[in-house]
Amino acid sequence: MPAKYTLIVGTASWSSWSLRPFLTLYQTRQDFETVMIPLRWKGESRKTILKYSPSGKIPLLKITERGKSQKVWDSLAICETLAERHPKAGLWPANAAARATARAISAEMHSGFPHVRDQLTLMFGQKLKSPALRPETTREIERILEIWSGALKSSKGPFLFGRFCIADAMYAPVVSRFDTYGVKVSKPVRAYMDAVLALPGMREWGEMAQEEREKNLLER
Ligand SMILES: N[C@@H](CCC(=O)N[C@@H](CS)C(=O)NCC(=O)O)C(=O)O
Repeated sequence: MPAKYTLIVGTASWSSWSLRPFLTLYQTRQDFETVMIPLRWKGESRKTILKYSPSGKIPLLKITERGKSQKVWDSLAICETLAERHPKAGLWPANAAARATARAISAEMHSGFPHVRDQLTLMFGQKLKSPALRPETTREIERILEIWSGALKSSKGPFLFGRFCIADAMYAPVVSRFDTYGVKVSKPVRAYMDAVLALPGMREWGEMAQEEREKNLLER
């Protein structure tokens, strides 16, 4: 019997960390259930998250198989676990040098870009006026564009390393942010952003975000 996957995520409109493993899991083509915990919700979010996650943070993947269940928390750990469990899904590039670069830029995203995260907050699927950017934010945007342009130049697209991989999942919320705030990008980068935005997993995430707006789950 295949393993049962349950992915615990936060509000789709805001939870950039949740979107990354969601896209990765989607790519494995395995069935999975998504449980959404509304963030910043009536002071109850932390208590609810702690029922699922020992770190008090989401995303978290629950894997149930052979009568046992295992919890994996943290976006990158979940993506790595899925890559290990589904080698045929090609979640990392096949070429060792490309794989090392994909891992490096994924880790750079996971541990960095605090100004982009702070100023260009995720508002999935929305178009908003950009705030006045701090020099640090501009520098981080330039670095991200350098990463994307370099990878696309070598791979020729449509994704950073040709086929979709975990590095694309790690940067997908940034694609959404740049689209929301109209960050100026080159033609190849725009084509990359459009390829990411057109992924079936991104569309499904967009539907979840739309539903949240309709149910007024974004009120604080
Ligand atoms: N390093 C973690 C970050 C996870 C994180 O910060 N999650 C946020 C939601 S996007 C969260 O759980 N916030 C709830 C809280 O801090 O109470 C990861 O990569 O998964």
